[in-house]
Amino acid sequence: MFENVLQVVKEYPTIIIHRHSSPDGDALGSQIGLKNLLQENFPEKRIYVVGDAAKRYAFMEGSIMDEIDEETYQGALAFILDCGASGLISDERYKKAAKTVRIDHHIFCETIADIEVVDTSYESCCGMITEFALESGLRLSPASAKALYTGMITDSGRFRYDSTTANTFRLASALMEQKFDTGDIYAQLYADDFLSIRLRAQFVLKIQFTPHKVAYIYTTKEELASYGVDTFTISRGMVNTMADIRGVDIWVNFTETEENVLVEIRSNKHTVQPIAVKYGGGGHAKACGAAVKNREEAMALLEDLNAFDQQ
Ligand SMILES: [Mn+2]
Repeated sequence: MFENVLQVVKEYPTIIIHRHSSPDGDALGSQIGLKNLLQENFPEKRIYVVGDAAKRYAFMEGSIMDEIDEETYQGALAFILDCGASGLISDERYKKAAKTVRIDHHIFCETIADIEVVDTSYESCCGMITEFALESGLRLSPASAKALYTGMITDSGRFRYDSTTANTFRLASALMEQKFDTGDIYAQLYADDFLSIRLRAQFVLKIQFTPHKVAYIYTTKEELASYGVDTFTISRGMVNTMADIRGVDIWVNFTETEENVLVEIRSNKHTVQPIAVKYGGGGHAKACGAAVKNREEAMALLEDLNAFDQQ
């Protein structure tokens, strides 16, 4: 699967690793993991990571990006990781590289690089980098394994999502042969500010139910103003305070703004997206949203969800 990749890695003295912008754990994990992997096995090469800041994932060791000038790309090999579309790649100077390789697990929609390894059967790009290491007989290091494991758990929802397979565990097992502290990763990933925890508690107390057990929260614009946080922190950020309630398959968060009412709908079972579409919205099958005119329209949407859940 990775013969051509190993071949070009051996050929080029300079390797620059890109990934998607606004990086998540998998984008950074695969980027840092690959850098450490290559540095460990090819110490004579110059290897760089580039892109926008790690922000939420700045706790990951090695997440500070390298500053390089354009000349560095001359005669270099560029990797593009965890990127389904060219528009999402952070730092478009990858185009200046002599050779490009993409490794990705998103649905293929366009050719981006000279060498493409795209396989949607992997739960994460980190899983693919681990596969590359094993297949190529490259030596993993604790630093590389820790970064790759971080991406694997974030993209698989800690091995919970449907994308998790026997292969996922085979690769995770290979990473865990290295000595690193998983407790440290989890502590960093799940730690939250007390103010957010307090806000979530307030939202838990606001949960209501329709007769057919659709959970919902309605936040008026006066309440929204009183929380002193931005709209998305409430609208997207609070919808899953209603997740994992026994007997509840559909939940919806309504947030009034000056212009409209934002609606975020989630389900663990049903394809609720047609209801979002009916009200001018869209999204994924079980995670979608819309913006409706006012409270009346919001309540009509809620009634549709209530009727839907009976099926
Ligand atoms: Mn990913």
